[in-house]
Amino acid sequence: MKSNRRSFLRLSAFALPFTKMNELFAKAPAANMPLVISTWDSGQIANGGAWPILEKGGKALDAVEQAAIAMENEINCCVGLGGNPDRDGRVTLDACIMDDKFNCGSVAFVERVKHPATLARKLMENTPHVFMAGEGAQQFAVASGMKLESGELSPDAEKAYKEWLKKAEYKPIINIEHQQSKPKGHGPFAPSHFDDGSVNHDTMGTLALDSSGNLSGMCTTSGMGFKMRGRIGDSPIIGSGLYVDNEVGAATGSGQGEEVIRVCGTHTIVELMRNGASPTEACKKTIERIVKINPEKAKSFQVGFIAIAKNGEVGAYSLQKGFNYTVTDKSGKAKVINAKSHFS
Ligand code: SD4
Repeated sequence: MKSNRRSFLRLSAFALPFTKMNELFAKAPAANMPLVISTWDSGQIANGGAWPILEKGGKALDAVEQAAIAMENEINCCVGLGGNPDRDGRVTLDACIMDDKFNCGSVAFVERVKHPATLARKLMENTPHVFMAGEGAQQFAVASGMKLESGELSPDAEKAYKEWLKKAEYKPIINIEHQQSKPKGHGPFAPSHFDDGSVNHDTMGTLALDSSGNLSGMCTTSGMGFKMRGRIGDSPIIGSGLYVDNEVGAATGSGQGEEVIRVCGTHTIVELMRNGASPTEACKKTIERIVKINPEKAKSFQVGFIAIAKNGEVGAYSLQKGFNYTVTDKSGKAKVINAKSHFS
């Protein structure tokens, strides 16, 4: 969807002070709402959790939390307690959530909590804090009435871990897609564990625009498979794995967290949109910033971003090909779209 209003804003960028442009953004009606977008084709599961809320005129924040819950419930999928463990064989989860008023909550390195994005929301709503990790976050989960799960690996993760242990190589390369060799008998859309023990992707990011025109987002992950114990990626970091500015837009992503953190990926995307870039242009420019740091190294990992503008325009861009995302708009139908990529 091309926005004439955006072209107008671009032309007027020299004439109008920033604050004035932001006011224009804030007042523009969103043409296409409600709307929910999620990373990957497994975003069909996430959007499926969010849509019943949005369809009834519910809040974007509730919708993205339900998107996370739907993913985290998929035990043989890539996200949540069914994901791959760290090098010590333990699954540690990271998640964050952000609403339309800059309220945000993040949890990292959390074990045995099935719904880390819900925990992040509880942190956001019930404490003065934004970010909690490890044992303290787990204690907060229990104090908030959340149950601790057994901590056992899912059958798929167990198999993948045993396979990984054979070489126990620390090779943190993720998301180079396995489009041709999807294994049988795994989660419906997002196989996370391949027969050679390698992983596809393990993160879900969702952004929603509700029928009141407000934005929220979440990102939930089991992180990079077989990571060093205690390693935390971009996903729970506000401004890296997720950012929402209700005046402008929102962004989230998936991929090699270390590289996203270096450029404050999602905050960068939102700032580029503030300055007139479309969601796709903003994602592309941020990917190019990552490439510029080390063009040779950038060939060996994946990063994919998705973004939504306040007017309901959506877009995405990735480093390697194979990244896709799912959009559910007011038609109620989920559509999987292949993102354009820097390397072909
Ligand atoms: C991380 N960004 O922990 C996550 C991993 C990911 O698909 O997105 N995997 O770095």
